[in-house]
Amino acid sequence: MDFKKLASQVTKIIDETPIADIHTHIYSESFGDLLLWGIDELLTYHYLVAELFRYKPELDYEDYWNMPKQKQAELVWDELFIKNSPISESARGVVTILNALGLDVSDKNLNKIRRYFAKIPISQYVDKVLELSNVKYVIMTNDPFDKKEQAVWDKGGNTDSRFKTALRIDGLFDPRCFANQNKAAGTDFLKRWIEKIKPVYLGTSLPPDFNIEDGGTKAKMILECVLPAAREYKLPFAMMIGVKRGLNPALRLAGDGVGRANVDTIAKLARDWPDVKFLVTMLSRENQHELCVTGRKFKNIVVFGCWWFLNNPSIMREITAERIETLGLTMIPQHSDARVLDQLIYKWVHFRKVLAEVLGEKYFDLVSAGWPVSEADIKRDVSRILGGQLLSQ
Ligand code: HDL
Ligand code: ZN
Repeated sequence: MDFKKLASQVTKIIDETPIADIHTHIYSESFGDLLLWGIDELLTYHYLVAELFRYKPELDYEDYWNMPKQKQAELVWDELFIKNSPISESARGVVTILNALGLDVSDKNLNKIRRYFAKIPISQYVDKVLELSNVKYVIMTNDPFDKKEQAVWDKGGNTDSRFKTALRIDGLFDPRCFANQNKAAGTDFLKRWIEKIKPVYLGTSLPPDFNIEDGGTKAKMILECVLPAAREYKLPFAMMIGVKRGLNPALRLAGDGVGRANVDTIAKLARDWPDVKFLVTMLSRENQHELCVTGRKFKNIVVFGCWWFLNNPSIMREITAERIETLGLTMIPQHSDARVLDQLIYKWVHFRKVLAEVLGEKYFDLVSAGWPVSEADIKRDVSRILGGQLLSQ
């Protein structure tokens, strides 16, 4: 089989495989203005905000934050798209989206682009974005400590089955949080929210120095409340490890950084809690190989995603190849982390291209060694890693 023919077959199958996007920050229409979409939200995505200040260091942080959203978007458009080429991953992502929507951006006219979004009803647009990105469902990040989120659940909650829930419990670790005053309060809080929102998994982000044996609030809440609840309700526990919150507080949501974490603590949890499934992603590129090796040692660890600062083709390629080589088809290679609905399009167009390159090579190696690889084989394999099967097993 010649490589070109195989490569185009792999690309086609990946494009046609409906995706289970296991970690996002988008919402169904039931959540009102928590659902972000359209060009002005795309341009003020916190990834692009961080980049704006690099092109325009004289811009005062608070001046920016005090501007109306449209003015913020115009600043980003001007600096990152007009005065310079939109060549960073997040800027190029906006161009990928506009192109996929069939917009002619050659005149680089922001107001003309705005008119497109002004005309399309949101319910129609949700369908369009899910169809264009070929995403069969997304898992939201549902924060029980967010007042707007609470209000939605008090009024009946989510009504769109294409948007599944995840109970995000970072707030439990805040010393001011009532629920971490004692084990009973924490457990009761978790159970109430698990029953209210029926999450696919419990999830949290954790800092680089997270250590399950340090006796701190995070370790205490995880050991005493979160893992027993995960076990009782048979819910995976997703740990997203390595974020340094507020490295530059002036950047707000855009101000978080990354640090290398200790993988031993993941091994200890997997060893001590063999009947809990741990979904693990790490933010530092330096942690990826040891995470793959640790994943090989514990069948209750599912490695997932090229998270946040890793969601760039140069690193996605390296990590995905490493994972295929060490974990085969027992990992979930990507999640979008989309914050703005339309980002599903670019996050998946960009990743599918990388996955096709990596898998194309691997299948070619197999075929070259005489192993027959059928279209059905490739469809089965790709559906296994992209279709959400590994969440439920
Ligand atoms: O903690 C998280 O879930 C991260 O993904 C943060 O939300 C981060 O701000 C982000 O959007 N990354 O893509
Ligand atoms: Zn996230």
